[in-house]
Amino acid sequence: AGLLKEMLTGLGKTVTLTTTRAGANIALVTAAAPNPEAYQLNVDQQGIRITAAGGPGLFYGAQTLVQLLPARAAATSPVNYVRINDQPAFRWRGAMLDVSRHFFSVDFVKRYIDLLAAYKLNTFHWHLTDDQGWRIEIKKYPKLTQVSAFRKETLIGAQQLFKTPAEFKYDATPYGGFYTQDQIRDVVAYAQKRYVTIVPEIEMPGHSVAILAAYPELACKPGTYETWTMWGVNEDIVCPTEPTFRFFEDVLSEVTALFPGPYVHIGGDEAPKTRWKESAAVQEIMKKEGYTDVEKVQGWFNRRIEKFLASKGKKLIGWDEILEGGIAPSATVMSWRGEKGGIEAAKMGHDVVMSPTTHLYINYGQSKKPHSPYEPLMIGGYIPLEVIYNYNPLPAELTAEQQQHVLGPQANMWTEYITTPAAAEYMLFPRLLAVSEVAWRPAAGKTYAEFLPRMGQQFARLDAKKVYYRVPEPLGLDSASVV
Ligand code: NAG
Repeated sequence: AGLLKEMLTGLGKTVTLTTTRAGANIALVTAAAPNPEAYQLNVDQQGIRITAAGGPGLFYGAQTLVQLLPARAAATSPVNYVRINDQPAFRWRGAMLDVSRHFFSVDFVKRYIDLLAAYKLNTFHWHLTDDQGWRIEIKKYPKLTQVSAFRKETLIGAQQLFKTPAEFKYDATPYGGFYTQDQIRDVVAYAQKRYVTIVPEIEMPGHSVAILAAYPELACKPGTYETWTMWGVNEDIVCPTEPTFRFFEDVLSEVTALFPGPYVHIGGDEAPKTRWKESAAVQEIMKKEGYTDVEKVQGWFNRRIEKFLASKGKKLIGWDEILEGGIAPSATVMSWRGEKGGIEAAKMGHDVVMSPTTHLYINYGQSKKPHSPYEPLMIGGYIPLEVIYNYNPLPAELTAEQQQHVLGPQANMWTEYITTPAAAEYMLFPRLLAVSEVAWRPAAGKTYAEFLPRMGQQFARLDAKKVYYRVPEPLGLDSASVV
């Protein structure tokens, strides 16, 4: 109720709100329902009534009510009589933000969560660690925030436009940042109030050179390491040895105490085995376990981490590489290299989240010419809004029973070239509006042409919130030779 009042006051509306009908112009009513996220919204001669099983449903009903009001309401704004019966198509409606490649303030992270919640997403995947910076305070390992959270400089320009590292130029400016545990708790509480579950990601065993910068003893080969200043896949990764397990178990003990959600994301993507192949310690593990393929060692590593997470009451989720080398028995797979991994995992009976680069990588270009003066620098290909809108997270080749394992879709925002809040909002909007419908509405019966006018109506709302967004090309020109 408090939050609805806040949202309506934000629109310029004074409301009387109670949780019973009597004397209220908006009533929030709870009544048993199978789906806690489902709601009914009734506007009739008796007033406005939102009915749901509890908090989440009432919250989504309130969001719909806000959508029925003008973007900037007058002192009295009429609401049309409606009767809405609504519920989401998917349980997992996610968006990821990478805060390692570029750091985003607590205020911006809250705004990101707010924007997701306004469009009925319920999962915020917080990519907290990577080669270019470790972003979460861990009390037992102070050097993670003293050393790993910072890099000495950053590559200038889009790396993929240069042929060799010899051509790279750097900005000679130290860069970094991290969240204290108090800040994390504050963000968690903020998200909880909006029924957004946070999935923290602690990358292992790849994308981990920032850890080695502070704790080189966790490498297979002793040496000096630096938090990375360029992008891509780094061969220097942690060694799967006892000190590394101790490190991650300690880190995960603190992480699981901070985040109340059921999942911890362990990354798992892009872990080259160059250093592992050269390591006597890894050879020994292989001999002991009877492995001939070094990839198996990552599966072995994950299964041990999975057991540890289970002891903390948490479920493991990882990028689809966790399928290689023997997947941990109850792991959930986040399919990013297309849908292949997700399909394979669902067939094996694992839960999956669909976030394929082909449709849901919102750091990819919005324009045909991503390196034009009209667009920020960006990684990867071109994903037009229409392609995002028409994405169906349920692959046709899965049986109805296997499709039950598809928890839902997730949009990912990697931030190599997304350096400011404005740039992040620009990449997010209007795409988040399309993602929201992919996640909330069943695929049948949706059309892009019918979406477009409704999308247009959101621009006034985004303006009211001072959100920076991209105005898409007029319909029909998108595929022509426009920049
Ligand atoms: C992938 C990497 C990621 C990178 C992104 C850029 C995953 C799971 N891994 O290569 O670190 O930022 O592409 O689009 O996406």
